Amino acid sequence: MSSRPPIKYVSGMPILGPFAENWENVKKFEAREDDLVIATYPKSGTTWMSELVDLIIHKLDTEKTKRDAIFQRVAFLEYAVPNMLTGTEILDRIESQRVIKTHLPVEVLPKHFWEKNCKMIYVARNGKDVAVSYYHFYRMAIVHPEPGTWEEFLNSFMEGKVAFGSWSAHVKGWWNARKQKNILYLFYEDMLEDPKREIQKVVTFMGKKLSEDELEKLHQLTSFQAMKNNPMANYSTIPKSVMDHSISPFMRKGICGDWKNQFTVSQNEQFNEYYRREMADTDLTFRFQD
Ligand code: PPS
Repeated sequence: MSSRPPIKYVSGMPILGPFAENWENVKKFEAREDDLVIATYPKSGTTWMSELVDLIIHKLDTEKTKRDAIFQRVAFLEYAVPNMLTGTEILDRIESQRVIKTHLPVEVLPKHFWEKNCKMIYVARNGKDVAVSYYHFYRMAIVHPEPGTWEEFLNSFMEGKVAFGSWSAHVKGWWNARKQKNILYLFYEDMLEDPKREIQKVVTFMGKKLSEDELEKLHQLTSFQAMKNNPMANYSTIPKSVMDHSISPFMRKGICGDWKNQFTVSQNEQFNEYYRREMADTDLTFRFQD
């Protein structure tokens, strides 16, 4: 792979260059009825939710959840990087019940998932913290194009010219779909505010039951610090040619409001204007600070 391949477009959506090569296999992917989909715009809490769901499925048995790295246990549907198995190849080998990660906008998700009425958990995060987290991720994950300066990246983000396209269209699209479909729509900020309350929603949605002690244990096992220290959850086992944690760690800060350390006053005003414009046609709202 030439490092830093340019973005390509598939189904009208900007996507990482190498991912475009496997797009035909994604489009014809065969879902199973008991597949559980974790859908997010990038950098919105995917890995956190993935670890949670895998722990719930395996009854909090950490020997089982340490069987492999998170990106193998919860395979990334559209993932395709040379010299590694693609997401669809990994998923074809996994026995049910599969948990599937995707960053696809709701209208681009392969139709088969809707035909099978699969359960889906969507996690949304405020756009300012997403932009900051995504900028640092672009820097460290070499499969992305060069992000340019923070100012340049933020402009591309607001123009929807980053991988997986527009943040606002993504969060609104899934928000609108949630009423008709089998979708649990959660917020990263709510998970930070009261993790056990939000974990309980996931447990109930999955049709499971946990005791108060188990809920507490799940909360401990999925805290930012616990996951940052867990090599099977923190992406440290992925080849350095894909992610270079010395540039910026995958488990970076895990907080709400880090944007205040990155945005200038003028960038904040521009984003607020963008947010007002983009969110004028929805009742979906976000919290930008604790
Ligand atoms: S990806 O690459 O799109 O799948 O990334 P994703 O997992 O969606 O998002 C990464 C951000 O989530 C933070 N994170 C957490 N925050 C709180 N608690 C836990 N357990 C947790 N696990 C991951 C991670 O640090 C990234 O956010 P930033 O703001 O960069 O720290």
